[in-house]
Amino acid sequence: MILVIGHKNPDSDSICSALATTALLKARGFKAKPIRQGKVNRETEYILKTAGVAQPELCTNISGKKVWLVDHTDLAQAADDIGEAEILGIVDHHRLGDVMTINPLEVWIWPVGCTCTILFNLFKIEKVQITQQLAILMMSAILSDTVAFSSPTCTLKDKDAVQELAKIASVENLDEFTKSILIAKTDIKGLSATELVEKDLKAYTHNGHYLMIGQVELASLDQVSNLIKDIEDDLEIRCKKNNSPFSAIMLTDIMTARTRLIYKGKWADNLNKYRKNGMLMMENTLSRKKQCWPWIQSELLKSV
Ligand SMILES: [Mn+2]
Repeated sequence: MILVIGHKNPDSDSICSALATTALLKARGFKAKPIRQGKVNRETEYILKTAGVAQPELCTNISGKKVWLVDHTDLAQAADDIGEAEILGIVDHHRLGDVMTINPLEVWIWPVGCTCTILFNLFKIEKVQITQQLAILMMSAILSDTVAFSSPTCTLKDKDAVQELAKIASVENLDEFTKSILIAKTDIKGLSATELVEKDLKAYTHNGHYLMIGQVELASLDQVSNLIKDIEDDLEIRCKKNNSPFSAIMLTDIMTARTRLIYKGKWADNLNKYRKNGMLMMENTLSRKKQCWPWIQSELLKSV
């Protein structure tokens, strides 16, 4: 049995690409099962409900198992015991991280907007039929990850994939479908500051230091204006608890593509020179992997 696993604190791509990879491996004749490393978020819940697909089983222990990784290759985002698992394959669209393998493996890493875009192309290459359910899952993940094609991570391949998947999924009104995904994505009603920080928090290792960067996608920054102080307090505590020199949250207005960065930790001073009116605003910034994280890395590197 091959387990297919996305990153910790899973987003829609991590769940949908685990489901799609499982279907691909089954079509190749393998026994495979999708698993998840944490609670699914509201947007993913909405997507699974729309497609009529059950959540993958929660499983964080993969020691001794054969696995395919989807949507991550950073150890800090992988299951804690990944060192004792055998990685047979990877499908991902992030920077190459620090996982290591003992045996040769099958790797599909493309610089596209979503892991599901790569999978859509693998289904085509291998002439494996895409069911309506899978089409809904994959196109939803692509629309989510690319923020409806507006992220700088988005490529022509992502747009083409959605066009074709919409036909298979029998989605007649793509604009309405897209809008419903974005509404589910930016639904933060009733969430506490800590829940917001943890909503899409990712960890990275940088020169041996443990860093955390989360992102909350919003329809307006006003949605969180009352929670800024509590978010800062949460980040401060999180740095102490993890012995981490830096943690941050991107508060991203997906309508205007502006991100307010809230950040704490002993390396935080490095970014203070970019503050205006007491806050750090990043214009035209939607993407953590392609815009925010590379910039933060280069700024923090100066201090190490
Ligand atoms: Mn992704």
